[in-house]
Amino acid sequence: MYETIALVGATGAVGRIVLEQLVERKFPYKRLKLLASERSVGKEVRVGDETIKIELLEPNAFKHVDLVIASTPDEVSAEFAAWAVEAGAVVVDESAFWRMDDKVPLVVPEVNPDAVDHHSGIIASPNCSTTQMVVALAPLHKAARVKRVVVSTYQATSGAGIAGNEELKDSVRDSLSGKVHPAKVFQHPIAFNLIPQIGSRKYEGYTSEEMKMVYETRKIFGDDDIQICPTCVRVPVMIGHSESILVETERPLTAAEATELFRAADGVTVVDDLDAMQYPMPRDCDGKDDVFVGRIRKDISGSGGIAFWCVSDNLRKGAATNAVQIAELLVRKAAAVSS
Ligand code: 11C
Repeated sequence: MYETIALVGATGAVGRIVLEQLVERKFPYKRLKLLASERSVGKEVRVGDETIKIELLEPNAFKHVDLVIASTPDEVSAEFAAWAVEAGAVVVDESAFWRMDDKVPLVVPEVNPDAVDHHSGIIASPNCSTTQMVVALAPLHKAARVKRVVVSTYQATSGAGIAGNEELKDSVRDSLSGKVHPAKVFQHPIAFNLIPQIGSRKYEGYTSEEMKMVYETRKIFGDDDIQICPTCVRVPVMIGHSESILVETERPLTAAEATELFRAADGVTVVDDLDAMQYPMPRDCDGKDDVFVGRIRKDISGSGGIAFWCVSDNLRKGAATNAVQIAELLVRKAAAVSS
């Protein structure tokens, strides 16, 4: 058990869910510290039966802290993680800053749990659009080796935090009264619109969000030969990223076989009955921790691959839940070593 744990970024969209998860999942700790920037210091936050005051995120804040869960912008993580590691804590970090660092494992507990054994103080949790895709692909990869993926995402506004959801609400309200709400968080008005840009230009016309899906997937599977063609799109949905995925495997799979592999996989729920109009949709996945797959069918264009639809709560499995599951994995592994 970790005696003292700290959450950095408690007031953000993901931080709030981490707190709920610590309580719901009965994560074992004696003391919880909440750390944030000057702006939030002194605010009181209810966590289960306790009320905890937010303290300042500064170099001495990690004294006697054993484990840190953090959901902050990249530049904040770049600075504070060293303070925490120096103080002897293990950091489970949600930001993108450390993910591709060779010394930092990038972990999805259902997919590569043993990667946590090789950390040097920091363990990274992937981008939400990567996490749900690798949870879904993992059983196919294990059975038949994934060679190539074509994925289009339909990403919720909460991927851009509380401000993203506020912008969607304001944009819809203004649109309905005939006005155009000026876009601040997103590149264009998001109401009744789709924006095929998440992040900035990164490589060969692909965006930073798209290249995260490529690099992070390869790192998690430990396979640099996997070819991925992503298109990431922001949609006017508050919670739940959706993905249309076409996957080609070295050993071709039938749709029935892929369905059985999905059904048997940890963290995956199959919802797939087109005649009964049953398939995963963001509204139904909001507040759930699993990755949902449906519309499982063979690629009729001749690749020999499988096409499917995948939805998950981006704030839960895409962020908070995965981070808390990594922390639980550390607790279980430490208990196994000491028994
Ligand atoms: C989005 N996926 O939907 C992004 C948010 O690397 O953790 C998360 C960015 C990241 O906008």
